[in-house]
Amino acid sequence: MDSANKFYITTPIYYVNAGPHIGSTYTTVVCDTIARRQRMMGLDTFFLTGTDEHGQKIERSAAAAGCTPQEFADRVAGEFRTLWQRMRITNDDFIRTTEPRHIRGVQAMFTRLQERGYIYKGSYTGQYCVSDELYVDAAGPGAPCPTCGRPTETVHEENYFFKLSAMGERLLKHYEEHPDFIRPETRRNEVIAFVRSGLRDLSISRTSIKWGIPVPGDPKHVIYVWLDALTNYMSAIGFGSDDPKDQQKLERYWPADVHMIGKEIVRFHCVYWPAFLLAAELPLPHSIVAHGWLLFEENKMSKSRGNIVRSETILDTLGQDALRYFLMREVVFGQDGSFSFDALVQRYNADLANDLGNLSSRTLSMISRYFEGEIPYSSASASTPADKAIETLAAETIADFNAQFTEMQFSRALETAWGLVAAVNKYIVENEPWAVAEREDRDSRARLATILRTAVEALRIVTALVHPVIPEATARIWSQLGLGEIRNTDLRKLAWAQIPNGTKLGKVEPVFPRADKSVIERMQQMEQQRSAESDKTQASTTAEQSAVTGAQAGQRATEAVGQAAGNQSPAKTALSPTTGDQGAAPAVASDKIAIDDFLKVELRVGEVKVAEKVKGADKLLRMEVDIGSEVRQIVAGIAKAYEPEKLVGRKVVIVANLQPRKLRGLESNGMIVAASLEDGLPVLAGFLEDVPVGAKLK
Ligand code: ME8
Repeated sequence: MDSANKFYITTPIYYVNAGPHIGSTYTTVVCDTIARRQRMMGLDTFFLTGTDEHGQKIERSAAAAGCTPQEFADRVAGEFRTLWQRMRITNDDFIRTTEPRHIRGVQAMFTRLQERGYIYKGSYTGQYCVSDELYVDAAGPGAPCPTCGRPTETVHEENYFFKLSAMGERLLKHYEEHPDFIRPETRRNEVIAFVRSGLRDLSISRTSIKWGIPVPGDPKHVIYVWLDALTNYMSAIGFGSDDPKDQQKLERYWPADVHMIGKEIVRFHCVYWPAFLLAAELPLPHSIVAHGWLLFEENKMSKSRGNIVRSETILDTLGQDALRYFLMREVVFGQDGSFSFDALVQRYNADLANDLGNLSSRTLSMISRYFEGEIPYSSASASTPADKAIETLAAETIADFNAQFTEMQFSRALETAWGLVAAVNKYIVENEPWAVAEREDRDSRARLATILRTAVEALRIVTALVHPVIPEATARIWSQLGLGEIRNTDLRKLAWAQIPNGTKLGKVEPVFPRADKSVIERMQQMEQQRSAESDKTQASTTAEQSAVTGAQAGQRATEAVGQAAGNQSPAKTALSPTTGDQGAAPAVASDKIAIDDFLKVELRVGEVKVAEKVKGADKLLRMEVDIGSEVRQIVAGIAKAYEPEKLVGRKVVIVANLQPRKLRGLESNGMIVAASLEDGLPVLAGFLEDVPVGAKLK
């Protein structure tokens, strides 16, 4: 096969700090749909997904779950794999970043960059957001991350740097020469503006964490989690291996045709990844396509926000096609789209159960009834302009659907296909085959055959077109049509009048049973139950961890993306609310702050008036705390350490001037100070003497 005939598509590799949800399912379903279609277009397709298992985020989640990072990663990677298998996702491989083949690939990449003079040793000081695994430029010590709002951490250490600053011109040239490299256009423009504003060197190793891939020849350093993660796209197909079979595979499939990602990781894929590849003298992927976010309750659905819906809930009720169809039809690709159970059920009933389901069952059951299950022929003498109109529309539908799908306008492509479904349903109603069947003359029989043949041809075309989107139901319709395995259909040849003569229908059954309203409640209940179970078994989310307060944030961040020595920002560290306990995890010993910096933090004595568990969140307590001037609602991750009843009346220390933020949908207005112990539960700060409520600490 020549190389033009191959197609290599990837999803991001998902972090294993928590299990899958319909946000990660979204990207996987989009890629699976594209991969299925490309196979039906005759392309030798390779579809890769996997899990991202290194870094501090995972280390912390594992610690919170009371197991080793490897055990934790094994469990959560297993959840992803199981879900994709259950959904019959057609990935050709599943890469885990803890696999030897990947480790080898990442070390080979590091060595290549080093050999070409793009890596040097330097030192770094700055703020770091652990959740985003990103150096945060604008934030001051302890300040919230501008992207996600979580407290940042001060990092200072010696590490290896990649000369990203030297890559700006080459990147810009590449963007210029390859207009399709970054899609859509808005993302491309953002990236170009970012690169034009100047690039600084990138810290690509850490010494303070262990859970990563060692730097070749200097194992006290581990490799930056994003250099590690991005290399998966190549390590999975043989990069770094000496085995000739792997090399052949790499040659066959690299460069990737599409890296599909969510819009929040554009910079890593469109700036860092091509910069690494250019420096390593390796070919760049053809395109990086960034889609929008799936929102739930108006926020990005995310593991750390905790506002997730699990795919399993939908698979258990409406089935995978309902979920896939909803994601591909309801979300305008590239933009954010909202998920709701109501909208899901509405789409399912309207488009699948009613439109396509009806077209299929009424057409096939009439063929069964009137022609004993053998698809009839149409005859020119019995034709009317109405039949011809359907034939013409079907041809237009194929052309438009193909064009829209190629442009990744999935929602419009489905709208186009459903235009044909609606037209045929209308055609059936207007041509009343059931009434024609009552008349027993020869002309009527020929007319009846022509109507049903027209309907069934159109049904076949729609079924083939939308097979990559709703594979299960379409495979069933296809076999009811008596056409065998739908996967073997060559979409390039799809056209009118291709049903072989004498085709006999298979067993005719409804494919989309109608869902009644009670399914919504059932899904909501299942979701609540699953949340409660996973809170029991899984590690707390990063948001919850940071709500614990205390010294965790004094620990160093996982991976730093920052300035090298000689080009440093002044060392900025403050006793921020989250770096309070230097004892548990010494932060930057040499970093001192001025008293003015300390005074920016308003610490007050408060008294807990109300304390209760947060439903569905194992670690969180909601409290109402009197701080003298007012009563504040504060949500903190101390539920494992304190019974809510025992907290009422207790005097605590509150950071009173922290920006409010939401945890599990509840606004937390301030932070409660606690010692955070590496291996134990948090311990609240308090006083031996009596102190008045509202007193300021300084
Ligand atoms: O970023 N809507 O992993 P991750 C749409 N490990 N897509 C969503 C989504 C939502 N609400 N939530 C997640 C990482 N996604 C890194 C990637 S790649 C070399 C390393 C999808 O677990 C979307 O594709 O945070 C997003 O980019 C990805 O999951 C992030 O997954």
